[in-house]
Amino acid sequence: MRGIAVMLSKIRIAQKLAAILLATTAAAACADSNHYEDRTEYRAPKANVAPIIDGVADEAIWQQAQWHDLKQRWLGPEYTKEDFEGRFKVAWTEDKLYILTEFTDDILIDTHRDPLVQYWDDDCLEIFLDEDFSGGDHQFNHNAFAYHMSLDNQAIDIGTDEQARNYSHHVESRWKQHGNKVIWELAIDIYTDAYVDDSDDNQPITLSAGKVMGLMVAYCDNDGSELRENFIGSELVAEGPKDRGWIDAGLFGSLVLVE
Ligand SMILES: [Ca+2]
Ligand SMILES: [Ca+2]
Ligand SMILES: [Ca+2]
Ligand SMILES: [Ca+2]
Repeated sequence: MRGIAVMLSKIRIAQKLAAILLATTAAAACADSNHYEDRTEYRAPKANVAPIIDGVADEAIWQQAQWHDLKQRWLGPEYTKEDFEGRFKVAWTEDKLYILTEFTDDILIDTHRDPLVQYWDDDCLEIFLDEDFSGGDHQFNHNAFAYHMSLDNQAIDIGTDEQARNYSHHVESRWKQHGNKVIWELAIDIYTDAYVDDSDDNQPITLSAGKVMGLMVAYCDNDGSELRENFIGSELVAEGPKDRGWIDAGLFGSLVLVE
């Protein structure tokens, strides 16, 4: 009898261990419950020499970095390659994140001259950044930033006061036409969610290899309409409003900083 009791006890322990193991495996499978399925992993190589922000991609680091496509149609009808076609690369130094975007857009337009008015309805390059890859809501907080880059190189996002604000001091931006293509270079200071609007104490963080951030890139294409004609991004939005990247950081892909 005693032998059977010991055996039963051993079986119970084994069952418990199996249950713990299963729970651990399940947790690992959905370790990132703050992001949607099928996110892209972007990889950024480290630049030994910081790229010059001039709309010319002749730096060695841009040869090393890989292209990522802008081809997820979030808003608007089907479009041709002549209407819009775009892709981008990412690199980093300890001080900044660098983004190179190359695109074709048949008509470049900036109708709303005030950078804080309907900035998403002009041609506009959007850079979504979540410093700690936390995901979650970022509409009226700095859990993540959504820099709307206008054709005059200004960076606009919504502040904690729920108003559009100019964050151009976070982003150095220059673009240049090369044939039918635009080459657009950006150097971006990275701030945490502790960023306080109008404070003098905000310090951009120092970046290091192995860091994982949230990233998504998109382009608002307008060729003369009152509202933007297309909104095209780098991440799949499977359900719900497809243009909600400015609210939901769970849509962002992961960006891994590598040596
Ligand atoms: Ca350059
Ligand atoms: Ca176009
Ligand atoms: Ca965050
Ligand atoms: Ca356009």
